[in-house]
Amino acid sequence: MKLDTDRLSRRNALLAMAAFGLVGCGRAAGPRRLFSSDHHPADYPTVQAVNYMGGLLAERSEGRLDLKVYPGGQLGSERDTLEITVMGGLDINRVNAAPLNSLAPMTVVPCLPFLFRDERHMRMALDGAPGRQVLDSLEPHGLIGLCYYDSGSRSFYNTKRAIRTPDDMAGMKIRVQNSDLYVSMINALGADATPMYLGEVYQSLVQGVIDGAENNWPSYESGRHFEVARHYSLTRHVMAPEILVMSRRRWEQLAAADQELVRQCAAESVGHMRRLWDERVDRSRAIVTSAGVEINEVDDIRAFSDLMKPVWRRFATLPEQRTLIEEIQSMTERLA
Ligand code: GTR
Repeated sequence: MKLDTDRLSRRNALLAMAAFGLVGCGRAAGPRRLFSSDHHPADYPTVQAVNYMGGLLAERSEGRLDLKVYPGGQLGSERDTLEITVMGGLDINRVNAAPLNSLAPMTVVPCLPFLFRDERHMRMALDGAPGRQVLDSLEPHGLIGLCYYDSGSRSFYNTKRAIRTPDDMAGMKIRVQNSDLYVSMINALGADATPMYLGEVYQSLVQGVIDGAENNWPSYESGRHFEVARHYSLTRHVMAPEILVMSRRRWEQLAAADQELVRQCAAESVGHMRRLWDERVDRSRAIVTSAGVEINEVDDIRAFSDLMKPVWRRFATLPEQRTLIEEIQSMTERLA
């Protein structure tokens, strides 16, 4: 499935451009404000990290550039705002890798279930050549990949029961992000996948439209999903990272030195984000635990990962995807 750049984009892009007064602003002299979107609330590590990057940018450009983040999904879903970004209606966007899957096939790789052994492996791969290759693969699709932010690992939560084996998921309606890979992963586990925007998950859990979803500790906590879905089962099935992208159209309007500055400030925000992220994971886990959620480890992870083989085969079809997967897998040798 491709982003439908003819249907939604023109309208969305024009709306966004009008809203930000960007139409026709071209290369006008004076301070240049970059606009950025994030689904998460203002205190979430991704939003804080982009704010931090904005601070660096303003300081180092001596006021020529600054950055404003619109948090809380004010500008729309990740999918819609991505379309706007590709069209040049928005400068910067912080999204998860999953909604990029239909646009740029290399982004499928870090989203593959059970690819990374643990967080160290994930960070090593994303900080190294494999991560760079995925970011660079966005350019022909209208986006400049600036950096990754952590998103930890995703696990299942639901309103019904603890999940210990795939059989426990039989027939459950599980919300997923907008990615065919995710749909296929859930269906392979015997559940029913329902793609849905994150902002609709809480209500859908309350109304029983879905039985569960999957996410990391901070999103499970910050969206208050734990209040309704009281079983959190630590499958840690996916470690799809967050990605900070810039619109290529907007990027091309920057002088080369400013492009370099944007890259540098984004790269420097990563360490800051990781500190915030690690703290936030601990805090979210504590909030959820003290709210009395039933949390369970899953002893037989193989029972889940074995079912992912056909999913990998279906979504990693390109030779360059396969080479990248091998490269990432071989990195475990360097982990103690
Ligand atoms: C979160 C991620 C968001 C969004 C969300 C989702 O972990 O930070 O960007 O992708 O998951 O499930 O929609």
